[in-house]
Amino acid sequence: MRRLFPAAMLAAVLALPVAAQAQGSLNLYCSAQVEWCQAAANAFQRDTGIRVSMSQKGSGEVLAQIRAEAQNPRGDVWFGGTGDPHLQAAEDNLTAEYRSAMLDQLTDWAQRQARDSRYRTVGIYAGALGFGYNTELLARRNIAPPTSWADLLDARFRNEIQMADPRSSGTAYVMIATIVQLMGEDPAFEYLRNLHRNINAYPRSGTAPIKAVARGETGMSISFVHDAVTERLGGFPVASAIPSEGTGYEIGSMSIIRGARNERQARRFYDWALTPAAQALGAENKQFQTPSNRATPIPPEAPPIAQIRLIDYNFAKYGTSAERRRLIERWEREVNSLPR
Ligand code: S7P
Repeated sequence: MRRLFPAAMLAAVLALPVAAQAQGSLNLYCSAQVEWCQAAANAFQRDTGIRVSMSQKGSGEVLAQIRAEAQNPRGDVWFGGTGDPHLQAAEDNLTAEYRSAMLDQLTDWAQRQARDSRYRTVGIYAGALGFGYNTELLARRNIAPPTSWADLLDARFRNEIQMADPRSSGTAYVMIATIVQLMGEDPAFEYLRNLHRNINAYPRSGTAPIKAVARGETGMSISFVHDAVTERLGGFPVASAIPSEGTGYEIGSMSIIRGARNERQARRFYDWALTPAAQALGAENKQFQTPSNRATPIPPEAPPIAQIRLIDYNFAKYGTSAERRRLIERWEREVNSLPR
């Protein structure tokens, strides 16, 4: 037995790379939270034998990366992240058309995202934008929690708010596009200039502000409300609120990169990621967006987007490259350059 065991092990070790080679490999760019990205990579590899190499970055950063790599694509699939940059990638011919056989199983909003992009992206989840706040820290400082966008300009939030930097973060871009749609562009920029006084930092990543709230480094953040749920379930004193004026939302998306070296594997991942079993990995890893396959159970912890006062977010307009570039340049010029 002692002599046979190493031989059997050797055979298994030799067999593994051959099986993996036969199935090929996949380079996954992931803009969801790293726990979910890693779980998806592991599960897909286990289910298919396709070897997955995964790297996680924010939505704006992946968009910049696939743009820079357009002549020599290194990624195959871009999974997760806010929908606007996926639409911009589609418009700029950075992603490939693919009509998955799974499309019929998806919600209307997920299918609309596919149609708007001429089938170069698809919705995988949805989530509403709102506020996260540290209940203990606000109580200690005697600050009433925020309930509206208007509240955020109040002197009680001086130096208490974090939102991400829209140049790198899809979450922050959704916030700017939301304010523009709620108020009209010039009043929105007046609002963003006033808000700037109460902002203590614009971190690179969209989820950094809610993590700072959880750690008690800042009183409140502008974040997707499902990310506040994740922190609360992690044991932190975090609560969330939806602005009473209404709010924007994301259609988290997935795209195949144009010129992908592993296109067959990319399509296989795309179809797999739209199944209820794959989508359930989100909630299993404490990510509480609303999934796009109608048969995927909506986690009870997920903020109920059907009951949230959502604006009629114009994805076709705010998902264009020109609009994103213009609004972000205006934010850099008129808001970020101001002293605080
Ligand atoms: O996974 C949580 C989440 O909020 O993160 C994604 C988003 O890409 C955050 O990254 P950036 O803002 O840095 O781009 C969202 O799509 C997702 O819901």
